[in-house]
Amino acid sequence: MKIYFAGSIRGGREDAALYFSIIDSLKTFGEVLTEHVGDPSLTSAGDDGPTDKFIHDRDLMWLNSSDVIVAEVTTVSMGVGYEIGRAIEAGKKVLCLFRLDSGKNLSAMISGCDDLTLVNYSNLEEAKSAINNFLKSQV
Ligand code: 6IA
Repeated sequence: MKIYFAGSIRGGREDAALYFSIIDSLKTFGEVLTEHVGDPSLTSAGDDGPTDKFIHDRDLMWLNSSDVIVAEVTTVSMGVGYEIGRAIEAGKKVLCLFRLDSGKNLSAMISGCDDLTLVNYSNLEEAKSAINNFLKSQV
């Protein structure tokens, strides 16, 4: 199974350690195409490719080749929202994970969307359990 993980980069890296742990757990189900999103050395000012066009085109190619998308949506990110929209339009299965205790308000464009699965969670164990349930239902 090819898994596309989406998490904030320029939107802010405060959840980077959480992304790393989620990716670690996703790797037990298949190939994670976007491991770099959990890289603690990647900052919101850092770089991961020659140009933004390269990053966009490469990521969309990975998105379109993936079987499922798992997005951590607590830290607001324009890129993650864009990826979710493109994934839904491409007919992909999308799981969105939102941390309830974050004090943040999730966009209605995610919480009001019937074409994705949204799970509110409080800790990593709950996130792992949501991932397990979602990915098991895809096979
Ligand atoms: O708007 P954001 O940067 O927060 O968007 C984050 C999302 O877009 C992630 O889920 C990634 O899949 C994708 N993305 C955005 N930037 C990159 C990137 N390097 N490398 C790979 N995927 C990316 C950009 C580094 C940048 C800080 C110069």
